[in-house]
Amino acid sequence: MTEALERAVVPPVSDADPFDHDILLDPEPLHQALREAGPVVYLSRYDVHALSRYEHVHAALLDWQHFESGAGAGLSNFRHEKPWRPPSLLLEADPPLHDAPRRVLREVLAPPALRGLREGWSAVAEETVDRVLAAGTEFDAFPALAEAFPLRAFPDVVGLGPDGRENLLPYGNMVFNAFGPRNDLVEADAPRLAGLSAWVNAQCQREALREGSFGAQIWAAADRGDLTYEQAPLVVRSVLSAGFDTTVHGLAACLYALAAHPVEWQRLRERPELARVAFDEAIRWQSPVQTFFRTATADVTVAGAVIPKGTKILMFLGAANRDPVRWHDPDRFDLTRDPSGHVGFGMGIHQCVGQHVARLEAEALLSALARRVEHLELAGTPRRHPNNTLRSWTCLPLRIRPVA
Ligand code: OVM
Repeated sequence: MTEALERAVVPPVSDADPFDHDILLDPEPLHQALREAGPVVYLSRYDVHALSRYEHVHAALLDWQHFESGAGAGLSNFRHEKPWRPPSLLLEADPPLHDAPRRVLREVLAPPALRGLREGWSAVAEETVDRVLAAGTEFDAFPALAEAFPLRAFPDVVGLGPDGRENLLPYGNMVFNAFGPRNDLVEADAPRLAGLSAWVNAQCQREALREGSFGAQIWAAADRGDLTYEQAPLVVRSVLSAGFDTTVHGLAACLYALAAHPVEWQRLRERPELARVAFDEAIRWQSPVQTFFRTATADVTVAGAVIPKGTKILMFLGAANRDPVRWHDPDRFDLTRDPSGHVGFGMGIHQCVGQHVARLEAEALLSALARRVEHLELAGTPRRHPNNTLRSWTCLPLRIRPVA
């Protein structure tokens, strides 16, 4: 026998359904079971292999040559099934096709391009916090802060007109459900699919986007020849798909974390410069984007197990972000740790291109809140909302004591 055959390992099998509502609402027990079962686990229900340990998720995300995205970042394999919408030029593409759209969007969303936003977003955050404080000391922070702030701050910057903005979150919710199997969550979105898609596609057109906006800058890249005119609206669509629900649920995760850990809230109040660490630690601890798929471009061996060419691999970002081999006391939300290296934004060539936007939004909202709120706690049981990919929220009751 060859050495490779001798070493081939048959991975353990699990019939768990990661897209079952109960598991979506409380994924940690499955994550722990998968991490402990082995580096590679075969999920018999979906005929996919799963990676859940930090080491292997991290390595696979970096190895785009063997773990491709062009066959789709969801369960559906675009080589065999027609995608539900034209594939994303960023998320659902590999080099070399991926590179021009990525370069353009990276420049538009780069830290220097965001410098001009800080002051305006601080004012929007102050105003958002003021409204909440004026209404009393108990409120639902999910609509009042986590949804309200990004929806007041970002659509203008993207260049959207005033009408139809209420479609943004339902569209994103649908996009993130669509990465999973065709289950009840996908069925529930079906009646709105055509209407939401038509609205989003219309907002991607040049005429719909305010002059000078991020959207207009994407179109200007086509004028320079950095993109084709066919690509420009699809790059705008990526911003509309991935730029709203992610930050809304990321901010909700962060507010939940801080309300549930009063000592960490005090730490943040004493050192407001910890706002960014608080956000990244919340992303690690909650992983708003829980999973993505890749597809094996060859028979790929991971820790001795062979993942057959052309099959899907489910990457558990949330499980990797709490792997005790990588993180000390991983279930603890802790502002004294260094959360960098978490895979909540992904890793490698597809790592979240909007992460600087998200961090700036978080910094604006958290610093405004830390300036005005002395004490923060949960005022009831927070409620989550099942989504095939997002760890999402619907209700986050908070009680606050304003600064005197
Ligand atoms: C896209 C897209 C959509 C959803 C998520 C995402 C997290 C990207 O359309 O490019 O990345």
